[in-house]
Amino acid sequence: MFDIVKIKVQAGKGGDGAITFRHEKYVPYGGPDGGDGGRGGDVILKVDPAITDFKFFHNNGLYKAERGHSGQGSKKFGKYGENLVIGVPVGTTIYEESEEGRRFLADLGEEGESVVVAEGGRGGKGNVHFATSTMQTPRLAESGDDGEIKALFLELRLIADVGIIGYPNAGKSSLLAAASRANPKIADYAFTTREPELGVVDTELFTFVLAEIPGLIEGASQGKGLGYDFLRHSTRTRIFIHLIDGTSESPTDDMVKVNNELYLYDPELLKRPQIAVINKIDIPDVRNKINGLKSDFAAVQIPVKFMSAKTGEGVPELLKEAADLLKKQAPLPKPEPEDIKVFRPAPGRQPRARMNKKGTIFYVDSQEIERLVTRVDMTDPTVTRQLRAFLTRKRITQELEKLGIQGGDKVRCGQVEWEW
Ligand SMILES: Nc1nc2c(ncn2[C@@H]2O[C@H](COP(=O)(O)OP(=O)(O)OP(=O)(O)O)[C@@H](O)[C@H]2O)c(=O)[nH]1
Ligand SMILES: [Mg+2]
Repeated sequence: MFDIVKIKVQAGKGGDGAITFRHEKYVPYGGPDGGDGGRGGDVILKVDPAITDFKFFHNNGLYKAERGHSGQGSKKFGKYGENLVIGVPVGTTIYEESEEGRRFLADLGEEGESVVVAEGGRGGKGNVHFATSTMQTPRLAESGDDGEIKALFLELRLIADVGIIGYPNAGKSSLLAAASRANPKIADYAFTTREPELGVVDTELFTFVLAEIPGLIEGASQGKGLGYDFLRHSTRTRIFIHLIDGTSESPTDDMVKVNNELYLYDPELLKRPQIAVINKIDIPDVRNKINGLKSDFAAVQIPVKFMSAKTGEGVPELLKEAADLLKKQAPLPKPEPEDIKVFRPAPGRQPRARMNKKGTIFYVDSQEIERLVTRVDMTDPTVTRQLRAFLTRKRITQELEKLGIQGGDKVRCGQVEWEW
């Protein structure tokens, strides 16, 4: 089963602002009319009911949304970049991976749900925004911001209402086959079922999804056997049928061991209701032990039922009890996404620029200025002169002078360096 995958997503870069001028008769340069660049496309993950797992994904593949288009003359805005919408199966949990580790982003549990996982960059302002009474032919404009890039880890958790847990060979697949139209492999050795199996159960009350959660043995929560992977799926079931092999030497021990693994994986899991049921009572040895087993379980205060997946005895009663219990259960709470901190200054309220000097180089730390210097032609003296005027208006020049800047010194902002 393709139930985990890592991908990279890259939202579109914003389009650059245009540097254009109106064409007017007899005027070499009319007023500036360069429009703003369009926003880059977002990357969105959206539940698609036709998709059941991650087999269509390339592990470590890169998924990119479209860039915003550049602004144009006549104050025309650049077109927005198209969003990239990636279909994912229902039950997909999304994490962001970074050097600090894995952080929960969102949980897509229902059809139609979607989440923006990477935001497109803002488009740069065109030169119309830079005209002033003293600068009527501005050759300044902004570059678009880069789109967000994220490494994501996607995990699929089956959504079943009822999970069948129990030691290998207890008869989980046999019960699933007896209760639904599922057709899992059944055999008398451990770990026959290597992946969770699902079936739909019709009861008089309603229909529910039943899942076999295989591979739970001692140490499963530490990764032994197949267990750890599948414990994950158990987090999405609302109640458990705990199936116990009646032929086992110590049915109570088996149950304790499996529950212990649930607890070690996630203590919350043990708070979910369980129906304990002993299987294989068609075998005479087991049937003869019923009274003894009843008192063994009574001693540990666990009410226990009896059934045979082979003959079907006790199965309808078990399913009815599961349906009754489900009806009383509130739906599982949805985990809240952690605060997603995106640096996105409100328009017009940019953080103050910060200036400092390291060695012989003067640094300007300002997103606003960085957008300009990466966009314009810094080798053009007209441009650098206009930039200087802009910096003076923003009181950045004055700060740099306080730090001792003089003509010919090197100034750096972002990736761009120029001479003062
Ligand atoms: N006599 C009898 N045998 C059963 C019953 N239920 C299951 N079995 C047998 O027990 C063995 C294991 O059954 P499975 O349904 O494969 O058990 P499981 O719990 O799914 O096992 P794994 O997938 O390996 O963890 C098979 O040989 C079944 O035929 C039952 O009610 N009576
Ligand atoms: Mg099985």
